[in-house]
Amino acid sequence: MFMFDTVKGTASEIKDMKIRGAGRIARAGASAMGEFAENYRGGSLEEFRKDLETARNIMLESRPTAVSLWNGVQACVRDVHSASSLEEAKNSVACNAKLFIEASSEAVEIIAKIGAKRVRDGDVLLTHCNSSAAIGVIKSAHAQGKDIKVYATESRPWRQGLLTVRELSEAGVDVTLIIDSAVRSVMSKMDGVFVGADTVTSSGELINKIGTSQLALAANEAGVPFNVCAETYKFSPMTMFGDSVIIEERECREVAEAGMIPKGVKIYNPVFDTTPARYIDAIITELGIISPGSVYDVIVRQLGKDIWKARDSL
Ligand code: RI2
Repeated sequence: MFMFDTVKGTASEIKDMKIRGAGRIARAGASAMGEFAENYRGGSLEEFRKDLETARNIMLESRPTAVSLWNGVQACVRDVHSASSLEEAKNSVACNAKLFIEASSEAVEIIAKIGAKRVRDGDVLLTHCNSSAAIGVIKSAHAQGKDIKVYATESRPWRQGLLTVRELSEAGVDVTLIIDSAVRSVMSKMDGVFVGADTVTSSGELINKIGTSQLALAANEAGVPFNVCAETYKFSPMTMFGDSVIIEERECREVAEAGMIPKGVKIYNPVFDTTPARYIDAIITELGIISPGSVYDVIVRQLGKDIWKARDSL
């Protein structure tokens, strides 16, 4: 249906990874919801609420793991229930979308400034996949004149590490690409690990690109600080009430094309994994550096009085 075209277009770009990265998909989702509201030509407030719910579901079905998308879309629709006219409801979605996009971009910049202080002159750092929050920290430390070296994992199967090395090298950072299985062998050279987040649960577990938990394990073994760079819209309110994070499994052909492996061999392609809170030294957020044990408090504070609504909708 015509009215859902923008939302469907953005959802399919997110699904196909044309738009990727937990922060970016959240902003793209919010932007599509804002556009949907601005261009809405339906008749009544009731119809709008119904159509908005359809748009919201289309967007949320695009990728299941990163709660940033849920939080971004939720931020847009949160005031619709209290609107008293169609115009008011449409304006609230468009306005909330803009506010979310601004605040989330600003959060990445603040994290870069805070995180850079955790990097010392001469440090050798490891990063995984392609996280704008983690890259922001590294680039900010480099811009401060710190002489740093960075190792970046390839991050199979999508090889987002190639984006990371390009971006860091264009910024003038001394960067080395490694294959994912080289992580443990280089860990003894590292002074710190900086990764991003797709979701952080209320008990402080990190869900991030597959392989992140191996970095955390190896860092823990070698006594290397493991830092998570995460805007607070990566924190998952629903995990407080018992929901598990769905780990997205993507198509087999991302791992091996047809004909590359014998018939009958199966392929399993989970694209995220879970790092237990005990392996995480710090979560660098726009509100400051917190421990995994403080995530619950941040979520409660952010939900405010909506916490009862969230609990009562169980
Ligand atoms: P920023 C990415 O997921 C990676 O897992 C990355 O660590 C995370 O999003 C956060 O990225 P994917 O979209 O929000 O590549 O820090 O599957 O950019």
